[in-house]
This record gives sequence, C-alpha cells and structure tokens, in this order.
Amino acid sequence: MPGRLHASLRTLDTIDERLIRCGISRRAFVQFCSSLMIAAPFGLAIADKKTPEDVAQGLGKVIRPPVIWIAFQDCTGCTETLLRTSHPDLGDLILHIISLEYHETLMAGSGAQAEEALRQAVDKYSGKYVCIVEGSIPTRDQGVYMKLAGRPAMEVLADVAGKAGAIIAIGSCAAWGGIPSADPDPTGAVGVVDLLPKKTIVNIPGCPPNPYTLLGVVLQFADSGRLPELDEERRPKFAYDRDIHEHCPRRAHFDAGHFVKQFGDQGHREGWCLYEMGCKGPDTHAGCSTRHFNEIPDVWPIGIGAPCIGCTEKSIAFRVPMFKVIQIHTRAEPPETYAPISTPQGTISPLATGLVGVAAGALLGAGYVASRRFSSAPCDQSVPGSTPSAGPGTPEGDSGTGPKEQT
Ligand code: FSX
Ligand code: SF4
Ligand code: F3S
Repeated sequence: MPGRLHASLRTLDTIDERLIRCGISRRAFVQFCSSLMIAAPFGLAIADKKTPEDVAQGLGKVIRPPVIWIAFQDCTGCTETLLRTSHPDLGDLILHIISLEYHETLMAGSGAQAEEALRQAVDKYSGKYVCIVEGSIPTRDQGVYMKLAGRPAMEVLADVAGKAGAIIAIGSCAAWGGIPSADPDPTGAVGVVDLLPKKTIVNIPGCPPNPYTLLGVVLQFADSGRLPELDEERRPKFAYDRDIHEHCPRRAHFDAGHFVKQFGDQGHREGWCLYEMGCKGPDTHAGCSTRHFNEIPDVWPIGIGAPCIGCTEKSIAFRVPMFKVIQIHTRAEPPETYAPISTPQGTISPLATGLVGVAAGALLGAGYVASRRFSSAPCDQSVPGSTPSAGPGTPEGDSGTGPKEQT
C-alpha cells in the first residue's frame, strides 16, 4: 500500500519475497498475471500493462494483503471457485499471493481456537484488512437462524466488516441475498450492503463469480489503497461492463434465428442459441463469455449447453424462473466483427468474390457450407419475446436469410 507502511503490515512479506521463499515458480506467477489481464482487459490499474511479465513485476512488490473471509448462508461455491482450478498449483499460488488470516472452511483450527484466530486477526490488522463476505445474512427473528460462536451473523458482520479497510461481498448471496433470499425467503436473507449501507462495499455477484475478479479487486486495493471503478450495483466495471449476449459465441445463431427447442435436439448438438430455453444472457452483465472458469476453454454455463440464468443480476437470478423466455430489451444488432454463419445463397457476386481475394473467398465458402448444414435442420420462424413484424434491433427469426446484409 502507498505511503508509510502501517506497523501491522510490516510483518507481512511482499508477493515476490513469499513466492521465492516458498519455491513457487515464476512461470506460474506470470501465468496467473496473464489470466488477470484477460479477466480485466481495461479498468484495473494493476493489470493495465503491456505484458504479463510487466504485471508480475509490479505485483511482486506489493505487500501480501491480509484477508479475513467470513461465511454466512452459502454453499461455499465462492470459495470453491477460487481454489478449484484445473492446475492444482494455482490454488496454492493464490494462497501465497494473499495472506488469508481467517477462513473457517480452509483453516485447520476450529471452535474456540478459530474464534481466537479471528479476534487476533481483526485486532492486529484493524482498518487495514480486506474483509470478504460469502453468503447472505439472515435478519428475520433477530437473526436467530444463524449464529457463530453464539453471536447472530448480523453481529459478526457488523464487528468484522466494520473494522475492515475494504469490504468485498463475494457471490450473489452476499451481494443481495442470492439463493437463500428466493421466495419464500424463510430467513429474511439480505446482502452486506443492506446491513452496512454507509460503508464502501464492492459487490462481486455471480453464483459463483469469476475468481480473477475478486483477486483483481483485492490486489488493486493492496497496491494502491484504492478500489476499481464501480457501476450503480457496486460491481467493478472492469468485470461487469458488458452483457453476456454481446460476446456470446452463440450470438451468430441468435442473429440468424437458430434456436435450441429442447435439450438434446439437433440444434443443441450443433451449439445453437439457447434464448428459447430461457437464456438470460441479453439482460445479464458479466464476463463469462470471454473469461471462462477453471482455466478451461468453454467452461461456463452457455459453453456447456445450459442457458445463462442471470446469476449476476439482482432482478433476475432466483427471481425469474430459470427456463422462462425473457423479452429482448436491448437493441440487438449483429456485431460487424462476426463472420456470417449463413451467407444469403445465390447472391454472391463472382466479381465481388474475386475482388476480396482468396482469404475472403474461403470465408464465404465456409459460410456457405455452414448455411447448407443449418438449412437442412428445422428452424423456427418466430422468436418468443419479439413481435412478428420484428424491426431492426430484434432477431429476425428467419434462418434462411441470416444477419442483415453482410457485404
Ligand atoms: Fe451463494 Fe457463494 Fe452461489 Fe454458492 O458463497 S453465490 S449459493 S455459488 O457459494 O454464496
Ligand atoms: Fe448466447 Fe444466450 Fe444470447 Fe443466445 S440468447 S446468443 S445463448 S447469450
Ligand atoms: Fe452466471 Fe450467466 Fe455467467 S448464469 S456464470 S452470468 S453465463
């Protein structure tokens, strides 16, 4: 952190010192930095460098941030997403980058020992630690539905988060109540911001969210003492600045009117758009379509053939039924950067094809082949949620013509 270092932080080593001392390879750290750059293409100062090596250079000098992680009504999925990476050494690396002072699921101690560890960490790093809250907080009947060491969750939150330097609500449960707050909401589950409205809180919703978003915020705070820019829902803009639909790999199928009608049908096997299966991608802000989970390509809901349930959106997740088809509110125009998946047949001018050369010819050929393949499968002519006289900004529902004029 900038300026004179607080006495409590002087006992902590820098990330570089820690990694060297523990024999963690530089390669693993640089790989982590490159994932951070992908997760935060802009808007996150620590990742705003030319190369992953540059990011590693800067981050290496940062004092490992003390983190106190408290958990309430949750499924621990948010912790799992942080540690269950496809490379075992990455989970390990993360625990070297931050100084995790308390986490009841991960720590060896329990009972009175764990309580003592929490008290010591809060006292030692008071005003300097990052408090990460996982899970919703029950408020009904004086919060009797969850107690930790005899104290209602509400009291633990006020105490531990109240003394933190920064508060991060990880997951949709901590951000606004999530699953426990779904109707009929027996415990009166709320998010951190509902109980600490005057505090600066970063919401990282998602069920679960992408771990790099969390690490980006924590490391940025450790580096500069500042938090990244937030949107009106207090979500970091660098991770929630776009909607799923905008960058979805199935988007070309949406534009062409190719919709899955039933799980397992031909369209589903071909990777068509899941809009009619209730996909909430058009109304959901998150980076899943470009920042997959577990470092494995295509590991995200739509990537494995399931519709997005809008898990990052307070007004959608656990409020709107999973398979309910939503109205399209946003103007949906085919992005110009997409190659057409169905070229209007019989309209390719030989002259034009010749002019754009061999490469473009190959592309059009691929589009033609694709269109032949799609045309052999049944396609629906209408899109629920759009009017029959769909104008610009709505999917045409016409599999034969594909996106509007692409010349
Ligand atoms: Fe909620 Fe997170 Fe969903 Fe689970 O902790 S955001 S239920 S993934 O684990 O709290
Ligand atoms: Fe992707 Fe869903 Fe949009 Fe279809 S509706 S393009 S599956 S985000
Ligand atoms: Fe959630 Fe939708 Fe991403 S369900 S994980 S926001 S694709």
